[in-house]
Amino acid sequence: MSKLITLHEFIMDRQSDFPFATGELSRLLNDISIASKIVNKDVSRAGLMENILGSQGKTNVQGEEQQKLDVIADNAFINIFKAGGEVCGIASEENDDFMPFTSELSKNGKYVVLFDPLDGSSNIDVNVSIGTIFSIYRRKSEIGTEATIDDMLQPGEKQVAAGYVLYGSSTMLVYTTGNGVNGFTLDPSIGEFCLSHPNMKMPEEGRIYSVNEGNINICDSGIKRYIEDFCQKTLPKAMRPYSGRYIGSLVADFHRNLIKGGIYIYPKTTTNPEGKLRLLYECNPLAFIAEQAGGKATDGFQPVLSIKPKSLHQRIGYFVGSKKMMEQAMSYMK
Ligand code: P6P
Repeated sequence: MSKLITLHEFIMDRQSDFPFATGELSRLLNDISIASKIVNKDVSRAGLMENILGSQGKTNVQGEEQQKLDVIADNAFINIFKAGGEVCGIASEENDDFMPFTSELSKNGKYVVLFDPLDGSSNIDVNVSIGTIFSIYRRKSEIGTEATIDDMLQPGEKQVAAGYVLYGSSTMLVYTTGNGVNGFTLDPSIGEFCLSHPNMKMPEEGRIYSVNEGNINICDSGIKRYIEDFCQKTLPKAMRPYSGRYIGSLVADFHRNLIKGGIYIYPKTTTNPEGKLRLLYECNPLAFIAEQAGGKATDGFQPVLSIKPKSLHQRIGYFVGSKKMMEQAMSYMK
């Protein structure tokens, strides 16, 4: 029976990967795991607590303004970042503008975090897995000052860490600091994330394509040809080597493809001409993980991690998955 390794122990052990590490990034990653446990508690009981489902407007038993679950998740992460002192500012899907922290403690923080606190939250009402996605950068602005928009608009290749939490049949935290990808499963009996998927590698080949086929006639025709020709969708099932699997929750689809191999595509469409997914806090962090695990991620034409961001909530077309499937799909996009 191998020794149980908690996320905290793993982070401390790996701190030596950073020659000048003084522990801030380790503490930040631990803070993220704590906020994830807080969110997990609410997500796992959402069905029982009608006051955290659906939209705002009602008040709960304490007379508090009802908040949507994703706003509750957003606040959980923001509060822990403010308390920790490692983060000088954040950007999140739930906030129109970026948020520089103003305390003296936070202004001395070395990092900024961009995150989607609860991606796919519309699925919570039907008990489908949802996720948190986070991306960590070293600040560009001077220590001791307030964070600036330039701290947030950095290309994905500058990330120092990225990861996601999947609130599913079990709750997992998967992250990279640029030295491979490792997955941790929450053991509710001890309240700890424990190493369950060391050194994760995305299979080079896969048999699964994840795309909303309702969009297939309103996106680049190359995608339709890729699905129908290469994935041989038109063949009888017995002969068809590929299967469509689309959960409609990015983190869940991505996580399955990371483990089993596959490709996820959310292209630009006539209804989403810039794409639907957000570059900074959805596409970049998952692209970092995919590439660290041997996969690839593009906007259909260029690596996601090299895109120079223009705005906080910028959307892009998104292709991410197994190396060979990505190369085949990209050949249809030329
Ligand atoms: P559609 C959820 O809203 C999300 O951002 C991703 O998690 C998911 O993959 C995608 O959008 C689903 O979008 O248009 O297929 O419903």
